[in-house]
Amino acid sequence: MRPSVAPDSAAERGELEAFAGDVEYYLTLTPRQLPSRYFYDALGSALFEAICQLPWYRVTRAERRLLARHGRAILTRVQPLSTFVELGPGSGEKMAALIQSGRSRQGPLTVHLVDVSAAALDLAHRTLSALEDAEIVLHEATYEVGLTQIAAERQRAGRTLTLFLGSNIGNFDPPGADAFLHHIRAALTAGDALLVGTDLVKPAHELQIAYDDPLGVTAAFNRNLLVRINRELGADFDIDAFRHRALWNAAESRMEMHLVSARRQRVRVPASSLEVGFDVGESIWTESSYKYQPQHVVGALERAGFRFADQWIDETDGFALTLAEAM
Ligand code: AVI
Repeated sequence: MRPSVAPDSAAERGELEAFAGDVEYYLTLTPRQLPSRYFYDALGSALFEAICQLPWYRVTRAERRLLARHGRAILTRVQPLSTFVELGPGSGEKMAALIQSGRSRQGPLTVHLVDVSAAALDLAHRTLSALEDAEIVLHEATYEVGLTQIAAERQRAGRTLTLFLGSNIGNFDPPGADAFLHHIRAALTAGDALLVGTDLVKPAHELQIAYDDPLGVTAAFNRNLLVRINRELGADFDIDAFRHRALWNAAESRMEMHLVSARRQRVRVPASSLEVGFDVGESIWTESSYKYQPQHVVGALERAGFRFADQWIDETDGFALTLAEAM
C-alpha cells in the first residue's frame, strides 16, 4: 500500500489513503466508476477553468449574467445581511460580482469560503480581498466540515447568505442532493438564505456539445483523472487507450461522462492493491451532471426545510438561480 508520490504531511497521507480506498472501491463496482470529486487536482482545476471559457459550456456565463443583472434584487431580499458563505468559490469572481452589483448596505461583512483546495481558496481570497470592509475567512475543508465550522464560529447579528453556485448541485444524485441540502439547512438559522445555481434541461444536442466539445478540453479533463491516478497511486493506465464519452440520459435527466477502454487491457493500481481487467468498450463512469426543471429545484429546497423566495431564469442558456430562506 505505498503511494508513488511521497505525501508531505499526515493530512496529505490521509487524503492519499482515502483516494486509494475510493479507487479500489469504485473501480470494482458494476459498472466501474470513479468519483468526480477527484477531477480537481491542479491540472484538472485548470482544465475546468478552461471548460468555463468554452463557447459550448454556457453554465458559467449564464450564471454570471444572472448575478450581475439581479444581484441587487437578491441582496435586497436577504437584508439585514452580515455574512456570506460560498461553497466552492472557484476564482471568487461570482461572489465579487454579486456583492458589487447588489451591495446597498454599509457595514462590515464576514465572507466564509469553503473548498478542499488550498489553491482555489488562495485565488478566491485574492479576488475578494479588494472588497471594502469585509473580513475573509478561509476553510480548507469539505463542504460539510466547513459548514459545521462556520455555524460554530457564528458571531455577527444579521442574516447569512450561502451560495452554492455553478450547478455543483448537479454533480450529486437526487438522494445525495437532498441530503446535502438538509446538511446546509442544519448549519443555518431560521431566516438565513441559500442561493443555488442550477443548469436546466435543454435540447440534447446542446448538452452533448457542452460535455464533448470540439476542442477536446472536456475529454482532457475526463482523462486527466487517469493521469492523476497514475501519478498519485502509481497506476499504469495507458491514457491513449481510454476514450472520452459523454451521453445524455433523458430518463434520469443527467449528462454522464465515461472513459471507454479502446482495447482489452489490464491495469494495476499498486496503492489500492488492485488489478483490473477491461474488455474492449468497457467503461468507467466518471461523472453525472443532473439537469433540473425550475420547479424541481424549488421542490428539493422545500423538502430540505427551506421556503421558496424567488427564482431568476436565463432563458437563452437555460440556467436558474433560486433563492430560498431557512424556515
Ligand atoms: C463542476 N460541475 C458543475 C461541472 C458540470 O457541469 O457538471 C463539471 C464539468 N464536467 C464536465 N464539464 C464540466
